Amino acid sequence: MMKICVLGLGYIGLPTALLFAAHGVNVVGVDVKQSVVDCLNHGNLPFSEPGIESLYGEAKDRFFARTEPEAADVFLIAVPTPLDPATKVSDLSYVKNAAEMIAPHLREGNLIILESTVPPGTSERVVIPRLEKSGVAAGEFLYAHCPERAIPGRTLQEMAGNCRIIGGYDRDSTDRATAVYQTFVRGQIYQTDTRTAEFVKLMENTCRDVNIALANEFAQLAEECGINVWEAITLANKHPRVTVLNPGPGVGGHCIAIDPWFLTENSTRCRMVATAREVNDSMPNYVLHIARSMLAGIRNPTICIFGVAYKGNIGDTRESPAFKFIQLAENEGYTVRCHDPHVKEFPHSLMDATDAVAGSDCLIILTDHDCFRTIDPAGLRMRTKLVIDARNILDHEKWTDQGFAVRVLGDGSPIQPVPLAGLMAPAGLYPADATRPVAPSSSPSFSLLSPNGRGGYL
Ligand code: SAJ
Repeated sequence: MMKICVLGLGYIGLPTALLFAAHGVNVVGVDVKQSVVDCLNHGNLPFSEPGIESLYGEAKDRFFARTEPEAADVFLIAVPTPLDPATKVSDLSYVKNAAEMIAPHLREGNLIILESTVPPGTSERVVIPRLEKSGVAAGEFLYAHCPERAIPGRTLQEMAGNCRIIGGYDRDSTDRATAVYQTFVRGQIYQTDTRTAEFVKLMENTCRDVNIALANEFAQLAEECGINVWEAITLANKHPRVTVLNPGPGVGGHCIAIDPWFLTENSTRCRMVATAREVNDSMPNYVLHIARSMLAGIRNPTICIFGVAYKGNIGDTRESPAFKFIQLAENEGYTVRCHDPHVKEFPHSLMDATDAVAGSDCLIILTDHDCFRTIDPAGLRMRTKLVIDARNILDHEKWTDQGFAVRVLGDGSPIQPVPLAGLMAPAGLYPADATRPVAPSSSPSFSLLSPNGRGGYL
């Protein structure tokens, strides 16, 4: 029976390991974090994902976790490849470390699979040379890059159902890796070389990022023209060859906000990809610009954020636009409160929905969780009835009927230019008695309420 050693038990490695085990493969899961290993060996899961608990039930007799690899037929690397925020260059330290951990156990005929997303050429330049420190040469061991393509929230269905790209070092490597994935993959398998597979994965996420940036730019352009971008997008998408994506408060997640930089890190020519990144990264500023305009003249304004996860119906906050929005809003002097029923841990306090809105001046929907769609505005005890729907998910008529001023990102209503909250206008700009933005009197901070942010709906 085949034995696979999976290095990295995160959002990709663990579901992959469990899928193999549930299909009859003996799996050793390796993670450098003792806490993850202990959690799994005590029968618990370190994170949630639809369907993973029952999969774990099917897999647990053939799966166990440890902190070091051991001899196996196949080694699969699924460790993080973060972006260095200072340089916008990939941090390959976890991949290098994983390859070095495998080397002492590597034997002729073993297959090593890299699933982690990496800049083109990383397999040849970084991974294979470290594996060869075993004394076994590439060709004597088999090697393939097989990028993961599953979307969080549907990870298990997509891992089994999506088509896969398999980029082998040579023919034998490609065929062996194909056979290994056919254990549980029902989707079509497409074969190529390692460098092309690395490039394809980055192209996919960059394509999505650039298209979201275009939608975000359309939203801002439409507003300058006094046009509702949502209606415009619906109409444009009636064209048989046009698919405009949805504008929003920014792009988060561990992939789309990062991978375009991997594609361009060695390029001296490309501009469109970097510009798209900048457009998407500037969307929290744009939402704050709208909020500032709505809150002008309100004393000690409090903003209430609904949704800190990077996208709807998941609890993942990696690279969430909420981080930047909160930091900008706090720096500007607003008091900020947050609520997210899907998120368990967040660096700032998360509050129960009722407590978060109580006495606040502007509710901002940053994440498209389904549960937010049905909020009853009649039950909200806000000081000022302002709402910004940055995802266009609310029933706006219901909210205006309850006396709310509703602003949807991209709806085309005019945004009054207002100086940053708390800034005194230069002398002479405002008449002495004019209303002007007023900074909160107390220092801004997150209120401490329920620790996990779960609460009833209003
Ligand atoms: N977003 C928008 N407007 C849209 C679509 C998305 O603002 O029209 C935002 C989301 O709110 C979120 C971000 O973009 O903040 C990314 O979300 P997503 O659902 O587009 O993608 P991810 O990051 O969850 O997963 C992506 C997927 N890649 C593609 O669809 C090309 C997934 O298939 C990959 O496996 C995954 O990246 C990955 O791990 O690389």
